[in-house]
Amino acid sequence: EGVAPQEYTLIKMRVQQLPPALQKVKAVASKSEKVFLVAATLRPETMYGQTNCWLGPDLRYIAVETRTGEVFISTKRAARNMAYQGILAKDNVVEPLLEVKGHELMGVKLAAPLTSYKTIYTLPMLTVKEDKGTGVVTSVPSDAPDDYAALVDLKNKPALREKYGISEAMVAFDPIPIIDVPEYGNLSAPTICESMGIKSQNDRDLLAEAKEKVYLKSFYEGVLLVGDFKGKKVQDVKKSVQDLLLKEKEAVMYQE
Ligand code: A2H
Repeated sequence: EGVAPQEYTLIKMRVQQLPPALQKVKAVASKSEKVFLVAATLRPETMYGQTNCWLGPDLRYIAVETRTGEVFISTKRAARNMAYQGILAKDNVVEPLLEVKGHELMGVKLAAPLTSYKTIYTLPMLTVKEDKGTGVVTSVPSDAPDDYAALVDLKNKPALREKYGISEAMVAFDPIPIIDVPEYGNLSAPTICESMGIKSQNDRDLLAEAKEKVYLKSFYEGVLLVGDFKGKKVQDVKKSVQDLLLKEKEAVMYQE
């Protein structure tokens, strides 16, 4: 943990259909069109490639009301930070509308900004950290080795899907080519995972190495292949994509 605050873009992933665990409290059920899982990302320019949302099945999440009358779902720790950043209905206090475990929110349909998939699903990832961001992670398997490895696990392991009530259709999403990176091509995460022999999300050391290799190269040399900033370099448009999401009210800034 550094001393300087880390700034994240919180991507608002709208719940299209409330699962039972979110219907049981009226304050949430009555806002069924305005309930969002909020995912902390350092790479807003990759949102064109979202294929799913990761939750930790054993983590605890809460729902809170925002100052704009929406409902955000995150860890309690993140909600507390949001309360001090003017994001929630009341400043400096967290009033949970409900509490839920990640495994109660699996297979939920979401509408996420910029991605070409109209509906994507919440899926389990065992390595989601409680003490980073919101505990909600948006998945971009084209550009994030962790996301690619975890998605491949779910595609290849029926028992893992069954354990969390995930159907084959919920993981039948291909990585979307969104950024060209010299040497790694337009699907940099799958390419590096295959060349390093990464087999699953449990290959922690190899994944850390893969992430490091691809991350800087994508930032400094990557070129967007889709969207309003097609043909431009990642480092020149990261801020513009972030501004676009903020203007459309599809994201908020958050730090910790
Ligand atoms: B990034 P840093 Cl395409 N547990 O977003 C585990 N991982 C988490 C998390 C948590 N609680 N909260 C956020 N993250 C992930 C996109 C992305 C990300 C791409 C490529 C690299 C990348 C799509 N997933 O991150 O430790 C989120 O994944 C590599 C650094 O604060 C977030 O950005 O540096 C990143 O980790 C934040 O990690």
